[in-house]
Order: sequence, then C-alpha cells, then structure tokens
Amino acid sequence: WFGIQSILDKAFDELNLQSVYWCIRRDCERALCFFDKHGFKEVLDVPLEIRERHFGADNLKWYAVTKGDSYRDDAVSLEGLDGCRIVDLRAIPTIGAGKLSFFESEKDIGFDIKRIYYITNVPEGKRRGFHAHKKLKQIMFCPYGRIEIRLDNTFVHKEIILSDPSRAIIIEKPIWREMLWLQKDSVLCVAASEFYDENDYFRDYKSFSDYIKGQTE
Ligand code: T46
Repeated sequence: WFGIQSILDKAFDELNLQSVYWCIRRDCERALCFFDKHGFKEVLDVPLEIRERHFGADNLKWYAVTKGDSYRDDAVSLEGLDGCRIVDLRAIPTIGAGKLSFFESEKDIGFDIKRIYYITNVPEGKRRGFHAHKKLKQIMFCPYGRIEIRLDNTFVHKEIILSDPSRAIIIEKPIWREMLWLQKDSVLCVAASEFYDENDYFRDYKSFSDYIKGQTE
C-alpha cells in the first residue's frame, strides 16, 4: 500500500502527470484483491497507445487514477452513523481530457431521484446546514473544491471531506448535518429522493435529539 501510494504521489506531485494506468493479470488473485480492497476501479476504455504497450497480453485488468482523485486510503469510517455511507462513484478517465463520473439511481444509490440542487458562491470558512431530515434520502458530492461535511446522530459525530468529484456521501436516515466550505467556489451537489418539503426538516438540534431519543427508547 505504501508502495502504490508513493508511486501515485510521485506521478501527480513531482511529475505532474494527469493519469496513471496500470494492469494486473486476471489470474493474480491476490493482487486484484489488494487493488479492489483499496477502492481502485477497473477502467474499460484504456487508451490504445497505453494498451499497445502490453500487446499480446489479453488477460489483463486495468486500473487508473486521475489527478485529484482521493487515492489515499483516508476514507473516514462512518461506523456508528447508521444510514450514512461513503461511495466511490463510477468514473471514466479520458487521457488528457479529464474524467467523467456518474451514478444511476437504482443501480448505484438504491433510491429514485426526484430533485437535484446545488450550492454555490459560498465564501471560504462559511457553514451551512444545521438540520436533519425526517424521511429524505440524499446523495451529496463536491464536483469542484473542498467541503467538510459534519454528520451527527447524537451518539457519534464524524467529519468527512468531500474533494474528489467521484466520492459521495449517501444519507438515508435522520442525521444532523453541517457543511463547512474549506475552499472558495466549492460546489456542493445533492440528489434527493423527494421534492422539497420544509416539514421534513428538523431545524433545531433539540427537536432532532428528542426525536432520536424517542426512536431509541
Ligand atoms: C441539505 C443540505 C446538504 C428550496 O426552496 N428548495 C430546495 O430544494 C432546497 C434544498 C432549499 N430550498 C430553500 C429553503 C431555504 O429557504 O432554499 C433555502 C436555503 O435552504 P437551506 O437553508 O435548507 O440550505 P442548506 O444549505 O442549509 O441545506 C441544504 C438542504 O436544504 C438540505 O436538505 O441536506 O443542503
């Protein structure tokens, strides 16, 4: 793990590369297991000029990391925050032309999307949120910038930084959330399971914690 992390650090920080591709023979189960376990994703559209370097070897699984991806194994565990999870969205790098990330409602996030909203123009250091939802399910991600999301279920609280456009948080239960803009012009995108309904909000912490207490008694 230290080795692959050092290679990627050198590629992006020192050599200023945009993408790193590598491949593993599909019969090397331990190696595949290692890269899969660490959340690296298989890429299918490997550019021909890279694939050609391994001409003749067709039993290969290809991986790629693009500059800006959070490849460090720093995904904070959301243990104790039932109903919250971090997901790595599917992402397709195109050499020299960026990366496309996407998710599909039922296949990837498990609920249908009725509404999409996004928050922009928030000054650095500013916080928003300070509420929880009763029923709403949401997936949130930061396609540009760096935003800290604080999640709290009254028993446990955790902070997760969203900075990789392919990383998202899914919240499916009542969780108090606060968002802190760590970088100017960061964008927070949210896809939600329901239309906007102000009655679905707990806008003060006391009524939220009373509700949670009522649920656990
Ligand atoms: C959440 C976090 C991550 C609408 O009219 N329609 C909408 O779809 C939304 C989301 C909001 N609004 C109105 C309600 C308020 O008058 O827009 C105003 C600002 O909303 P709010 O203060 O709730 O914004 P945030 O950034 O504190 O919270 C939002 C979402 O409301 C919330 O569901 O989880 O982003």
